[in-house]
Amino acid sequence: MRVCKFFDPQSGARVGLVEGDAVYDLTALDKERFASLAAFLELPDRVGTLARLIRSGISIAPYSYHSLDRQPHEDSPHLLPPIDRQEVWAAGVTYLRSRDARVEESESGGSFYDKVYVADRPELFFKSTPHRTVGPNASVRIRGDSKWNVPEPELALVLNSRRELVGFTIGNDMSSRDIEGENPLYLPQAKVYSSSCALGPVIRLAETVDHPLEMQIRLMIRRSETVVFQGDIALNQMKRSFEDLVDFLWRDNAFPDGAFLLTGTGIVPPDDFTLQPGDGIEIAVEAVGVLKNKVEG
Ligand code: DO4
Ligand code: MG
Repeated sequence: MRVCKFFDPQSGARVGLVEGDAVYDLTALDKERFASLAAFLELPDRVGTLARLIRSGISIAPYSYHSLDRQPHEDSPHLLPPIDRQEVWAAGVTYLRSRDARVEESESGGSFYDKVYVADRPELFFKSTPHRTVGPNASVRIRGDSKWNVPEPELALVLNSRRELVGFTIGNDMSSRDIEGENPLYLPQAKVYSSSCALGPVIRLAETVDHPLEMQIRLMIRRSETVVFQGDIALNQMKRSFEDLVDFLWRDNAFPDGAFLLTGTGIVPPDDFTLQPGDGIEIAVEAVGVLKNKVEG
């Protein structure tokens, strides 16, 4: 079962139910329960509520998912990032591949990455706000003062204010490796800037995924028509459990509208690779879909 956010020029931002190629405007069906993504996340029985709606027959005409899955333009309906008022956080060094890449790029040797990989306390950092986050088919950015940039394809946990795992989506933790490698204190600048985070294309409700750790993440980067990098990783290669990451995120922290937690990358392009304007980034997780973005040119 999947939900999305989409934009309609007549009615604005909507919460949608995705059923195959049909997208039903939940906000039109019930302006209170589906007023916003935040309202949906807080519903007590989301899967049951949507299942009852589907069983009773939805009387409104659906949008076609394919027609929404297009470059955002204010004159036509399109998918939005599945976020409204939530903060986006991210975990780091949760895969061996990430630990090794961080140690190699670090000008100071990076022993703190070795330490955090095995420590009880994970690396968690503030990644994005809704206004810095882009959705499907929109452009992500690379910083003007950086020369070494990569996408970080990550499974994102979608959590409500009660700390319940509502669903999964795909996150791209765009990163400036030269800035991060120069000094660990520069991490917020390497990670947090306009359009440095992409989310989407939809949220897959967690109760409808039988074996989350069997999911795979795939990354493909195209330059013109050529695939210049591809890689994949299984979620079961992650060093930490979802529960462990969420437990630390919630310590002494409240998230009144819920939160997104990117769970770290296990796919790192070779050190001589950097993104260029115009590159196409595709991140796929079968249970969720494919998040496609272009690097702003
Ligand atoms: O410590 C730097 C951040 C690492 C990260 O974002 C990741 O492993 O995904
Ligand atoms: Mg990351």
